[in-house]
Amino acid sequence: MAITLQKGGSLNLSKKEPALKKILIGLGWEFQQGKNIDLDASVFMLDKHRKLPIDEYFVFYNNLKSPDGSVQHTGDNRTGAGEGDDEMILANLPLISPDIVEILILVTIHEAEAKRHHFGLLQHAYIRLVDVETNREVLRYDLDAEFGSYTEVEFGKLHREEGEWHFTASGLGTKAGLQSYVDKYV
Ligand SMILES: [Ca+2]
Ligand SMILES: [Ca+2]
Repeated sequence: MAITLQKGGSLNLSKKEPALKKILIGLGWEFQQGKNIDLDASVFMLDKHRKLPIDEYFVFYNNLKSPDGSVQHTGDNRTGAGEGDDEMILANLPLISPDIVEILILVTIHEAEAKRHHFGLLQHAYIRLVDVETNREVLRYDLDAEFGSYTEVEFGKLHREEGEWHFTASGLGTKAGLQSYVDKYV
């Protein structure tokens, strides 16, 4: 059964997708001649106080694996050159530490402010959530079309309630910079 979520929509993954164990967050964009826009996918894994239990629960291009081994970033891509997902984050839900109750998924543009970059300069830029075992796409946003004037997009969050995982599609564009998220959650 296919699921699609509107912005702000929420889904009980444990109920609707009981077989879902491994998810892939895929970020894709196209190389822009002369601009060289660098998109970054990151996740913040938060405890019940909505903080990182330790800094290494911020998984991004300089910290590719969460301390519990549940979340893995496949590595930084600086240009977006090539087809398909240019950056990927894999999450294995059963391995997530019991201390973690929320996983916030974010896309940012590297040095956006200094270089005056924003999603509107891109073409065919997207972020998607995929069920790894069935290769089925659960959710996708087109970043250039829907978030043109912004420099970050909060894609969505996984949150644990009474032992069940829910996913909320935030679809929230901001211009505050990655550091503002780090400041908020450290
Ligand atoms: Ca990157
Ligand atoms: Ca690409």
